[in-house]
This record gives sequence, structure tokens and C-alpha cells, in this order.
Amino acid sequence: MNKPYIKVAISGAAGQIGYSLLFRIASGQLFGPNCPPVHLSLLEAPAALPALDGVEMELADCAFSHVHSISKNSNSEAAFGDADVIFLVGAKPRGPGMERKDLLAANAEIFSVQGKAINAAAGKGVNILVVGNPANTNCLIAQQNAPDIRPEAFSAMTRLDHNRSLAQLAQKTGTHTTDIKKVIIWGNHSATQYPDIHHATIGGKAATDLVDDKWYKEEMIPAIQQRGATVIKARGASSAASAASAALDHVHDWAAGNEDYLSMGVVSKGEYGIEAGLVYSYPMQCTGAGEASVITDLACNEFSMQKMKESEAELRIERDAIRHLLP
Ligand code: NAX
Repeated sequence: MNKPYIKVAISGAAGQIGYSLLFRIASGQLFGPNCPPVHLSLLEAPAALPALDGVEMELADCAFSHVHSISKNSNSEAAFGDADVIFLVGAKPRGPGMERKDLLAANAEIFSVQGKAINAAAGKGVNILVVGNPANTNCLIAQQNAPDIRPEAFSAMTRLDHNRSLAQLAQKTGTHTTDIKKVIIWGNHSATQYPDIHHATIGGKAATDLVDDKWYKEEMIPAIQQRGATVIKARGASSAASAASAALDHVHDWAAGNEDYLSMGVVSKGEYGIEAGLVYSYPMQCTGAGEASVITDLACNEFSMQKMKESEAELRIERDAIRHLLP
């Protein structure tokens, strides 16, 4: 029987990204004004449930017309039951003295439990966005633990990097972000990601004709790769509102479609020579109704191929570090 609402589950709902994301979903910005209201299914670690009570109170106090109902859980299977869309935001942050492999192992536990819960409980047409870091490899773990869910249902977020690239190009060329099309983020959501402007246009002209190569390679690429760290340095906390905005854009466009190229981490089928099975950010075409496909016919120059391979190599290392935890 059809539900009178769209069920949206969000893990890490009491965290800083959750605090920004929930209110935008609740105000109707995820699916637009003409869609059914949302049921918000909020998942948190047990220790954060009291904070989640406060978030629920604030959501209620907004009297949003697009909220059908709200539920809270610390159990993934209960939170994901019959979900249509799942945002996996909650993850362990890197603690003092923790190495990247410790972080990978700690989060591998969380995302394998959540992958199994999605497999057991979510609606078969569910779409999942992984935001929690390391997002690509966490997405791989969840996906591998959900063998009954189609692999295309899983995605990792590189939309923030994509939006950051639009902003940098707009600032540099004195244009608006809406004038810029076909930017691509390839690879991992990490410092090896490759922001590619070789196919991009600004006001219909080739981006590579409007910005000089030295600025692109020596300033823009490192700025995007390091933007998260730069925000932490300035704000004393990691990107939250911009990350929530990117998560909203990602799922909105996946559901509604968008004619532009979009960057999404998806399970590779070997496109552009990248190892099949890795979760790799590609240029995607979203045609609506949760359908998205990799744009496969782009000619990539030697510089691009080298950068794309560097990021693939890092994803292989991450995958190998948690391989024993894959089913
Ligand atoms: P916070 O630490 O503010 O919030 C995380 C929340 O997750 C906490 O409330 C915590 O209790 C909860 N949590 C922990 N384990 C959980 C579990 N097993 N089940 C459910 N909830 C659980 O972090 P926040 O700033 O919101 O960032 C969340 C994640 O997004 C981090 O991993 C962060 O690194 C990642 N990011 C990813 C980005 C991307 O572009 N892919 C950019 C922004 C952000 O850095």
C-alpha cells in the first residue's frame, strides 16, 4: 500500500550537518512543494539521543507544513524500515592520535551494520547517500553489506567539492555559479580528488579559455582539495551548512533530474579504466526518479588520466585496509 509520505532516514541527525540538513528537508526543499510530506526517521548513537530530543522539539516548533511525522531511533534497522531515501551522515570523527586506518576500521564497523540494516529493512527502491567520512569507502562497505539492494542505489558525496569548484570558477571569472556547466570531480572525497575543468563551460565558452592553466593547476585544484581544512582553520569546526546544502542538492537532483553534469561517487563498472567495484566519483547524468548514469564518452587528456589514477590508487589502499571486513 502506498504511504502518505516519503520516508527519509538520516543518521547522525543530532550532529552539525544533521542540524542544518533536517530543517531544509523539513521545509520542503528536498522534493519541492508539490510532493507528499516527509516522515523524518532520525538515527543517532545512544549517547546523542537526549540531544536528538532537543532537535525534534525545534523541528516541531517550526510547524513545517511538509513534515508528516518524526521518529527517533538508535537502532539502524528500525530507522531504515521501508525508507525511500537514506542519508548516512553519522560517523566517528578522527580522534587524537588516531591514524587514517584506525578511522577506517572504526567506521567500517558502523557502515557494515548499517549496510546490513538497509538490506534487511529498507524499501527496495531506496536511494542512499553516504556523507560520513571516508565517504567513498564507507559507501563501499555499506553497499557490499547490502547484496539484495541494487548497487546503483548507493552513492557517496562529492557534491560539496563540485559546488566548491563552481564557486571558485565564478569568483575567478566574475560570473555566477549558474553560468558554469560540466565541472567534474573525479575519484575520492579526499585530498587526491581531481576537480576537472577541461569539459566545463562558463557562459557557453570553454572554461580552459577563460582561466589560465597555471591558476587552475597551482591554485584552484589545491584550493578545492584543501577547502575542508581551510574552513576548519577559519571556523574552528568542519563544514556543516555547506555540506548539508550539497547533500540536499545531491538527493534533490537524483530525484528530480538535472541537465548538467553532476559529480557523485558510485560503484564503478570499470568506466575510464578505474577498477570495477570501487566507489569512485564520476560525471553523472541524472534523468530523474532516482536514475543516474556515468557519462562515459569524455576524452581525457594525459594530465587528467594521471590525476584520476592517483585518486583510484588511494581508494584501493583504503579498500585493502578494510577488505577483511567486507563480506
Ligand atoms: P558531528 O560529529 O557533528 O556529527 C556526527 C553525528 O553522528 C554525531 O551526532 C554522532 O553521535 C553520530 N553518530 C556517530 N556514530 C553513529 C552511529 N553509529 N549511528 C548513528 N549516528 C552516529 O559530525 P558532522 O560535522 O555532522 O559530520 C558528519 C560526517 O560528515 C563526518 O564523518 C564528516 O567527516 C563528514 N563530512 C563529509 C563531507 C563530504 O563532502 N562527504 C563534508 C563535510 C563533513 O566533513
